[in-house]
Amino acid sequence: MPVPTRFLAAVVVAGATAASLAIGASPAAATTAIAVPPIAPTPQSVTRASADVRVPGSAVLVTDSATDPAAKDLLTTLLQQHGARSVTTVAPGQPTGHGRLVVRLGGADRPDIVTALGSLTVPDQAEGYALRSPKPAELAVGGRDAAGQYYGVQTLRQLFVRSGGGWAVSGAAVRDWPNMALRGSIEGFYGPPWTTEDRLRQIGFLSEVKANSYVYSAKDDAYLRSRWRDPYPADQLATLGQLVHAAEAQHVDFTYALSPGVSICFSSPSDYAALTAKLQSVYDLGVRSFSMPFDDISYTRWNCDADQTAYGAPGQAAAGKAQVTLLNTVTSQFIKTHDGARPLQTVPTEYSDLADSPYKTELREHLDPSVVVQWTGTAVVPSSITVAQAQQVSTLYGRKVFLWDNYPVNDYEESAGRLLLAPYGHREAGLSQYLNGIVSNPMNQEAASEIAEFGATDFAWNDAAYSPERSWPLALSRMAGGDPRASAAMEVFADLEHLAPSSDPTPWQPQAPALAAKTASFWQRWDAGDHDGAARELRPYAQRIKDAAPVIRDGRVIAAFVDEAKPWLDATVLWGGAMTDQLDALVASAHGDPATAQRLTASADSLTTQAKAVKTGNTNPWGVRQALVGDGVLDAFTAKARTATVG
Ligand code: LOG
Repeated sequence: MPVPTRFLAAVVVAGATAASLAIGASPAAATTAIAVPPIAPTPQSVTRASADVRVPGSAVLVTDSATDPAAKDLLTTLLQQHGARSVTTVAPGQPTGHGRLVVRLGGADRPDIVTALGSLTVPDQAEGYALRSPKPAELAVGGRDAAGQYYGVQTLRQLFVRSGGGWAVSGAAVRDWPNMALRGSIEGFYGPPWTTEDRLRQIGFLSEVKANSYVYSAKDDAYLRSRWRDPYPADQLATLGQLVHAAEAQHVDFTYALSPGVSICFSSPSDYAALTAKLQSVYDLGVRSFSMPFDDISYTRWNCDADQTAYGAPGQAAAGKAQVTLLNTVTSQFIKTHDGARPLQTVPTEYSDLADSPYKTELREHLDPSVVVQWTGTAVVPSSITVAQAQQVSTLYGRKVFLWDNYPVNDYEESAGRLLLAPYGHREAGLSQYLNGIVSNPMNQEAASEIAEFGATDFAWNDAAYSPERSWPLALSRMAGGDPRASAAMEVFADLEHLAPSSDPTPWQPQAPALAAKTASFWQRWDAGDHDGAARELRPYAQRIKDAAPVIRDGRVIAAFVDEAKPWLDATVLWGGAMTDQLDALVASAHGDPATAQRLTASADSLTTQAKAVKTGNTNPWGVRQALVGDGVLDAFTAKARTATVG
């Protein structure tokens, strides 16, 4: 597929030396002038360094025991998908044969990789990688660690370009690492939890965007919260195991979040035993990352009298003491005694403000420094997150904090009837100085959440380079399977599902900004008397709204998205019909054709009534509601146009 120009990354032609550019009309020089395809998340550094590397029918991977198996499997699949029918493996130093594409994949210090990468050293940062073509028919990917190798291959996945009848790998040199250590999502919303299929899709998605964290904290999984003491039934444990293994195979940490705060007696040895037995049951499945969230509980009452004796009268400081004792004990007795276990994570009960308190003082002064603390911003759903705020919260908690980002979650009343498809934004570059990660809390709709999450993971990888204008079209194009027509339809549809509410009275993302700009410009021209000009400008966009759903349904859009978005797509067809009919009615009336104007207005009225009757499924905590589409913008336009129509 040719890459539309607006998707092309800004590329520095640094590797193309004067000598290589001087080759003139040779094919090598021709390809070095072409930008490399866009890569997401945005790498720290990309240059066009060499000619594209053609993928022949046969490829050989140069690997050793330090080569990451997941990276190798992915690389093999990618080469096979792009024309290499035979992919074999040799050890470094062994002959690679003739006429084959040679791909070196392994650790940063392997001599053949060091030589192949030359001055493009593998970065020292964890999860870093470097990738280039050292000579024709050869590629090298070196990773600082196993994840780095895997991410190098995830970048390579995005570098395949059409070449004649086959494929080539763009001659890019990439040197890259993440700015934040933890990137991904937290299934932490209320209401219907994701299905196993949703979770497997999510884990696959996270691995594609170089995200390493999936926090399992489903509010409606009773075994995580209300029944936290109870062991999992065998079938549920087996399903969890399936997820844990899928995550592990794709370099995603499955973080198991147990929330005992609703009923725990902090000073009870049997509660502590139940808690660690539960953690042990998932450790045995392969879980190595754990969280103990204390969000959305009352911390000013005890669940047992013994806590009053142990910690004193209930209150903020006492709650802080009790939680700290538990978190520190789990850290020293469980995390530090279990091979491979990563630092314990928590969500404090005060997770959405910047006010110091006796509770925060306890955590700041006594919580084990290894414990990772989450925070949602200055509100549950803040309208922006700034570096100054993050700096302040990191001082309050005495460590970098881990952002629990309540976007695009749609479980709360203000989000009722909505899909949240606007770009991730209003997070300030530089946050990586005070945040050690971001997990986005998604919608009850898994696939639809990937649009916002794509931006969040892009930002967490490279906050300095993040741009919603670059990232969002890439996210939509990915959702559309790279299909340009469907991608364009997705942009129109996502504009109609753009409103993102916040804890403030005004939404942090406005509704339908593209449509709003077009209708504003329409009325300006119309009111100036340029009726035909105004209509000529707006009519094609109204048609695109009407056609968006069928184009999305016919295109290569991820099936789960089409399924989840069904009510909104159904309503979009009707709203698009109402808009085109009312616009045509207005034009007919301006041309002195009241009969046509009347007929079209009646049709628009009927479509509007039908559109307003389209309901969501019972998929979110707010139940069945009107499926909102461009509300406040599209309906406002048709209403105004109707008033202006003389029929
Ligand atoms: C919950 C979260 C919920 C979100 C939005 C946190 C830490 N906890 O107010 O589960 O999805 O709000 O409704 C929350 O945000 N509490």
